[in-house]
Amino acid sequence: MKIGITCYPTFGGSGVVATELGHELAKLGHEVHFIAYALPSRLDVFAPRVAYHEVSIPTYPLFPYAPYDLALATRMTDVALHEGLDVMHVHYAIPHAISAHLAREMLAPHPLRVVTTLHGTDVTIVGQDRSYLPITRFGIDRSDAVTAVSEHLRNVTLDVFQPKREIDVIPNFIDPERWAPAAEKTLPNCFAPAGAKTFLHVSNFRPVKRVLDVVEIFDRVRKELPSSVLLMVGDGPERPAAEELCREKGIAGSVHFLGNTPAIEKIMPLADLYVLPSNSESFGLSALEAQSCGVPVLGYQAGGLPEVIENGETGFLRPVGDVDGLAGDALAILTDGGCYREMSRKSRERAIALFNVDALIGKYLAIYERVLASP
Ligand code: GMT
Repeated sequence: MKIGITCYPTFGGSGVVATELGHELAKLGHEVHFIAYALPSRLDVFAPRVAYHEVSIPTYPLFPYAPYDLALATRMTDVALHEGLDVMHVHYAIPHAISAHLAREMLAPHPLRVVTTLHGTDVTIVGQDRSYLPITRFGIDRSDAVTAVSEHLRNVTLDVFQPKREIDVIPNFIDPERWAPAAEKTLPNCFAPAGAKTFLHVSNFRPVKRVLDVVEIFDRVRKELPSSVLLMVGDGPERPAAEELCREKGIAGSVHFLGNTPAIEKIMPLADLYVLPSNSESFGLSALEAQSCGVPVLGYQAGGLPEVIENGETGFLRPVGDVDGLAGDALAILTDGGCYREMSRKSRERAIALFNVDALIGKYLAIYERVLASP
């Protein structure tokens, strides 16, 4: 099969899922063409059967905003025609589903099937803005198939858009060999003394991630376990406020802001606990990656997180804002070696059982085959 994939190329989860999916499809012998405005952060352009086509977005003095969606539709048309794409799979509805629909219209009668994967704020925030709601619904209705990354996201989509079509749920996935526990949790000495407990948070530091809660939880735990350290990976608008809060609390020396680093796979297994206190999360891919590394997760009962984290078994979920509760859970588990090992084991086992890449790639392939077989 020849598959086009469009995604946001930045560090966000939707781009990561799209890129990993493309790599896996290529390993299975399919030809995969990425179409984006920049090279997706995890894309390996040297991988066999993977190609990258950049969208160039010309500016013109008349355009206060360059029409990216049109440039993208044109690039999709061009690649579909010259590479013979069967399916165009877009990740994140806006504007990708609309551009793909336009490309298909431009290509007619040459066929191109469009599959849209909904990831989160394309439904829960951006898609609900009155400026985008009707066109998001249109993009969903005109796709040949639509998938959502969790039951929660599917239900919100049905509620908000009342689409005319079915929505399949295909959860995000991990490669358990890549996301694997460390033989020994030893951080470089510059971060922590041997035996210190390590907390980790990875995100784009947007308000939805509640990064100040990460600091609050850590501060409470650190009062009881003073050698603990917190690693904050990523960057975004809330980072200055989080840094300021650390200074105010006098814990800046124990909190390391590492910025956007591609080395997350190396850092994740070294953590003792992963903290993701988002107030809305359609899935929470990083929480899955943590559990696959045997790292239990602290989070809130929000969005799709309860589908990813089994409360009390692979981590702890509390009502949004309950930093005291999560700090108490962290202390309880970190001071009981037997319970910690059990939770760590279950985290990895459940990640492999429910979210293994091999099983879930098959579900995407089945959808491609279904849309290709449809009239
Ligand atoms: O929707 C977003 O906020 C952006 C998107 C992204 O590109 O990071 O994140 C969403 O997609 C991820 C991959 O499917 C999910 O793991 C995230 O939970 C989801 N983010 C939200 O729902 C806030």
